[in-house]
Amino acid sequence: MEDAFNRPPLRLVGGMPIIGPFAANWENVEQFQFRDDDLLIATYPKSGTTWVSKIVDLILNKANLEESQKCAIFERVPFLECSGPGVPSATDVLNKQNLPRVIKTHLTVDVIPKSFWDKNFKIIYVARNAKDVAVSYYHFYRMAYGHPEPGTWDEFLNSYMEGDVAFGRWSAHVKGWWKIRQQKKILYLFYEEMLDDPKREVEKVLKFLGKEISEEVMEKILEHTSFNAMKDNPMANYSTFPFMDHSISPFMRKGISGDWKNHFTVSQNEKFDEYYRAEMADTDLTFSM
Ligand code: A3P
Ligand code: EST
Repeated sequence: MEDAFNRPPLRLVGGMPIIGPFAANWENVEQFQFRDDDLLIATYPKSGTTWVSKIVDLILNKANLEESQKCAIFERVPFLECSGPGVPSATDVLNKQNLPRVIKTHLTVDVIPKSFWDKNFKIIYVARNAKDVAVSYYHFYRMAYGHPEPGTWDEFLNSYMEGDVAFGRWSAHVKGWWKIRQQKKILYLFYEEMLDDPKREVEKVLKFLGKEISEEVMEKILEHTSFNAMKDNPMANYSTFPFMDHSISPFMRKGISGDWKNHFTVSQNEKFDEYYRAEMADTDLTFSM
């Protein structure tokens, strides 16, 4: 395996830790030119990025499955800051793309490329509760070798609380995007609400994008973006992606809310709750756990 993807250390870019090999392309990310007809999907990792990407892709293609299944979701929705040996730099791909682009990013508002602030395109942000993200991220670290070794669950949870994980602190991420939601065209969604009533949330996306679809197309979208359908779909489940070992933990792991209860000990939970109160004291953003 390429050394670059065999547990390389994180690198700091503009104060934010990033997956080691991604740092080599950072200059191109900083200089990236957004366009007014872009659509940006921004998330902290493990918050439902792939799910909402698939929903958006199907909406834009009127649930034309043949079109949507032509290539994997990570090709249809390039991951802005992703690059490294054996992985095409998303900035190269995006710079060459003429059609309206749907772009994925895990960047915080503090390090988003400058051109972001000059353009007026739409952004869908998806947030998920901090505890389930921690669990999902731990299993993702275990299976994706581009991250440093996660250590034990307890060690990982401490790193996560300190923001010593790729893309930094969860709280800074969700609060940063929440803060600018009225200044930019942002639809701020929650993973838990998507689970609770997927149809209602797809309708929000439709309204935000100014699209209308028939009931039949809606049914198709809901069916193809259900957890089970995406888990079995090689174009959605990352099984075709290099440098991930799905036998350690599949990318489509559980797709539920509240799995943290199976991981946090009582004392980890107490410590986390205290930390969480302090981190979230300066925001009106709330989550259901
Ligand atoms: P779990 O690890 O808790 O199962 P991202 O795409 O941002 O990396 O997020 C991945 C998480 O979203 C994983 O969570 C994955 O199972 C979940 N997920 C992906 N598609 C989903 C869907 N259609 N319904 C519910 N959860 C989904
Ligand atoms: C990290 C977060 C995410 O939402 C998607 C991806 C896809 C690209 C992945 C990276 C990631 C995790 C680390 C890698 C990288 C490609 C090579 C590297 O090893 C798996």
